[in-house]
Amino acid sequence: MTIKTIPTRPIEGQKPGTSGLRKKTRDFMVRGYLENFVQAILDAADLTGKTLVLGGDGRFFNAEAAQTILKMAAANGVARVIVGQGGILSTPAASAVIRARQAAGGIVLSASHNPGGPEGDFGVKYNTANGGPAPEAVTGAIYQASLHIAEIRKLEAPDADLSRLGAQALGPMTVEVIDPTADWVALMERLFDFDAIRALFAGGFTMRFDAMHAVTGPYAKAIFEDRLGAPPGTVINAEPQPDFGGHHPDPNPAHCADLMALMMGENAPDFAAAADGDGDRNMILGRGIYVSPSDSLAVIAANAHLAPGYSEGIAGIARSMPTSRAADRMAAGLGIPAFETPTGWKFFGNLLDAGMATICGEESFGTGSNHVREKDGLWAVLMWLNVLAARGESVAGILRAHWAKHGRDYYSRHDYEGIATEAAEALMTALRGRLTGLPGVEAAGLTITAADDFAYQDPVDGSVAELQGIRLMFGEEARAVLRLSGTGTEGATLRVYLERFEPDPGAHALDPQAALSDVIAATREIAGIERHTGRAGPDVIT
Ligand code: G16
Repeated sequence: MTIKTIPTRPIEGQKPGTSGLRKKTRDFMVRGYLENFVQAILDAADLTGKTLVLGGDGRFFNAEAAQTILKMAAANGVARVIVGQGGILSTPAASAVIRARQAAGGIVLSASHNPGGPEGDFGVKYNTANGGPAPEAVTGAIYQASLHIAEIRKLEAPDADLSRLGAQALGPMTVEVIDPTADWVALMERLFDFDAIRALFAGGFTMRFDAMHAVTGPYAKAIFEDRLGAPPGTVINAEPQPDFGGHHPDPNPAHCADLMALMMGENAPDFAAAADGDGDRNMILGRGIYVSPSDSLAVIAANAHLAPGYSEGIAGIARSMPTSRAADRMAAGLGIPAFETPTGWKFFGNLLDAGMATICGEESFGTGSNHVREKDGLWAVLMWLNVLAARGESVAGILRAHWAKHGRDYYSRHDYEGIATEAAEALMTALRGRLTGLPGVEAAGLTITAADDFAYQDPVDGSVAELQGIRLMFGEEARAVLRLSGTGTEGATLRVYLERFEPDPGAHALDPQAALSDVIAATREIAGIERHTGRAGPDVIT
């Protein structure tokens, strides 16, 4: 075995606290950059003699990065790497494989919903043995290791053949190439009533699933068309492409404009959905209606018992803080706990491991359960299909009945993208500095009744996360949250989350932007958004 040592270089952009590294693809392609981060993972995680899972969303540079990681794993004493055929695994499938095969951890190659290609983004995430994103203690150790790398160990060998299923040797290590869909599909068959969903399609139910030329295409075809009998063509944009066909693979109304137009038009199918680059995000649509991620979480929580995997009921519901409070009312109604965590799926890990929460969700189009430790886009779609099959109602019917019974949380997120980092930080710092003086402040006819900066203490391990977003309360009903995105790669993105609870939505079936107009205006004024950013309005509204 020949091990080549290549010079190390400092890792820019790997901050303690982030679950992985997400940067421009060009940065990753600079010799030594990817290697440095992978060496830091291998040094910090101690995978000697253990099994690692490897796969990615197929974006540009996925194949080369997979070969580099395999050779580095071989030179660093990893015993076996289980890798998806062609180097492919969706993020939830990677989580399923780590758990099903009791691997010590996994490396996922993805920049999630960010665009791909040579001018796009690339990313590397490390997941631990529970199948979830590495918690802060582990990412902190990886960061520390990155500061002290003595050498990069990489096997000099020909590439592994990732097109061939089965085991092969790479130096002293075994590479086992698996079908990327098999473990995950088997898991879905245990959780959902496939017979009922098959009968739904056989009865003429129509659906469109937009895979956005990203990783879910093969998974969606395997499930919807091959197993559930949906007609060919149900899955659109099904062929994964290294640059996602030049699109932004983020399933939201702004980036799925065609699907939205279809569903709001005369020829809309009964149901539509989309998933993102690596398959962990989802968007749900019915004929003539958009289901916000916060509402989707609440409806799923209220109906999960209709799916076989959840027939015993759910133990608790967790949502990220900026997600609307609709799910909290479901939890109260079911007599189970509700948890409010900082943004980031990793914060659900301990609650799921401890059996305290079963269903989790985020406003950022993420929904999932204790079946894996990542959010799972196609799981959410299957859950909706299971609920639709069991209730025999339309998406709009289910959502309207839900609002009529539990009230409606009008919700919207306004994103100000690519603003100067200093300007974004100045805005947040100025607002933080005024928090105690904000109650009583009036703007746009509303009065702030409480303001704080969200902090979270993990109920399982006691760890504390601070500065997780500024919350402005306008009475009990209306709320605005401001935080800076942690996933962008250019400048800063300011996210403003806006919501208002309406107990009797029947009387006021409004467009969310109209229902929230005073909350939007008050927040813009109080935070001085235009003054700080120079922007008269948001770039993306979802
Ligand atoms: C990641 C995390 C999500 C989180 C999102 C927040 O999503 O996995 O749990 O909600 O980031 O993004 P931001 O900081 O930009 O608001 P993903 O899909 O990019 O992995």
